[in-house]
Amino acid sequence: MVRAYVALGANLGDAAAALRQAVKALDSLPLTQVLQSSSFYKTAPLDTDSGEESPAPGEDYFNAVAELDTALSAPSLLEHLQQIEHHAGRERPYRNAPRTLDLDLLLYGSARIGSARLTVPHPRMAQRAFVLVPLAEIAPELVSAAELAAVSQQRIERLGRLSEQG
Ligand code: PH2
Ligand code: MG
Ligand code: MG
Repeated sequence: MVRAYVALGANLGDAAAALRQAVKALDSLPLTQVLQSSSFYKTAPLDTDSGEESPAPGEDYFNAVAELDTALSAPSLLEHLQQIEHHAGRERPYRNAPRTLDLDLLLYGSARIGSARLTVPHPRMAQRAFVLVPLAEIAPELVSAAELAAVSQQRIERLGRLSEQG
């Protein structure tokens, strides 16, 4: 089994429901269990190119991170993540378009992967409070205080544990 971390994000439709549903779908994947999921967080839309808050912001995002144990290979896990996104109605009209569900593989054990389809660890995770803060909540050993300090100007509000979501 490999310990893997998946970032969840949504900012279109009922984003909280999409995240709740996605955690269930992750737990239902073959050879995979969700060990923990973070609180949900409401976060300012970040422009992934500049790393700044978007100048023409869309809706705020809901974000969370899930910790998995899986015996799926990384490429197979990625395929399953894309299938879950697809079932949630994900369309890709343009880069960084608002999305009903985005599932990004952050870490896959200690693997370093640089293929055409998949880069692990996720190359931009260290620039994103919406990844680091929920990751630090469930796996504090994986995120340093310096990394958290570097993204502390990004707007992020903790909403509560999954079980407390209405
Ligand atoms: N995802 C993006 C682009 N910007 N901003 C926030 N706050 N949360 C996200 O999940 C997010 C984003 C691309 O996947
Ligand atoms: Mg993403
Ligand atoms: Mg993605």
